[in-house]
Amino acid sequence: MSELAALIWDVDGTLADTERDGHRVAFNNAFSQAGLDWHWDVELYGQLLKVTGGKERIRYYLDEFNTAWERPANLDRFVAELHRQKSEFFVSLMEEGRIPPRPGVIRLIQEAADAGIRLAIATTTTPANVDALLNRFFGPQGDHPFELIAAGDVVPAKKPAPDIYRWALEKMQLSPDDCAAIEDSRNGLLAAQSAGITTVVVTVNGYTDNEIFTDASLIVDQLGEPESPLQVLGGAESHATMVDLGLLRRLHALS
Ligand code: XBP
Ligand code: MG
Repeated sequence: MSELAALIWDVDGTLADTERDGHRVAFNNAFSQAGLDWHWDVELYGQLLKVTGGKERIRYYLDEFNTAWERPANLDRFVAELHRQKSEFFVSLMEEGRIPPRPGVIRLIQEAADAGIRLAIATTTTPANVDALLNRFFGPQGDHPFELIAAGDVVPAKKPAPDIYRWALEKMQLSPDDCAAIEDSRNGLLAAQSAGITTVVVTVNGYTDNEIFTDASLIVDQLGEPESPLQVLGGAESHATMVDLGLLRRLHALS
C-alpha cells in the first residue's frame, strides 16, 4: 500500500447532519409550494434514503409510496422543476446557518490540509448545496481547502455506484490505493469500495446507525473532538478517541 495522499469526503450525513433537518425540510417546502399534499415525515424519509439523489428519491416515492397520484404527461420535467425548487430551499436553510458541521469534521479537514494531504468531495448531492455548505463552514470566498468537488449529475449513476469516486480519482490522477474515504452510509461505503478504495471510515448518524458496513476500516459514532470523544462501533483501533491523521495513516497501512 502506498502512502496516504488524499482524503475524499462524502457530504450529506458526513460533513453535517443535513438529511433530517435540511434536505427533508427542503423537499417538504417544495411540495407545499407546488400545491402538493405530500409530506415526508422523519420516519418515511429514513425509508426514502435507500435511494440516493433527490430526483431519484422523488421518483422512488411515487413508485413505492404514492402510486395513486396522477402523474403529469412529462414526469421528468415535473420532477426536475420540483427538485430545482427543493434545492433553492436547501441552499437557504444552509445560508441561515441552521445546520452545523459534525464534531471533528473541521478539525480533521484542517489537520489533513496542513499536512499536505489532498482533499476532495465525492457526493450525490447537487453542487449548489455543497457550495452553500462550504461557504457556511469555511467562509464565502471559496476559502475551503478542497481541490475537487465531485457532485450530483456529473455522473449518471449515483451511489452505491462507484462512478462519482472514479470520476474524482480520474480528475485528480490518483489511484484508489492512495486514498481514504469518509462516509456515513452503506450506499456511500459501497460506492467507495467499488471504486477500489479500501480505507473507509464510516461515521454513522441517526439514519444510518443500523446499516451493515462490511469491511469498513473503522465505524464510529462521530469523528470526535478532544472534549467529545468518539465511540468505536466496529473495526480496528478500538481505543480511539478521535479520528486524526495518525489514525487514518495506520488504517491505510493496514488495508
Ligand atoms: C446524499 C443524497 C442526496 C441528498 C439530496 O447521499 O442521497 O440525495 O439527500 O441531494 P450521499 P439532492 O451522502 O451518499 O452523497 O436533492 O441535491 O440530490
Ligand atoms: Mg452521505
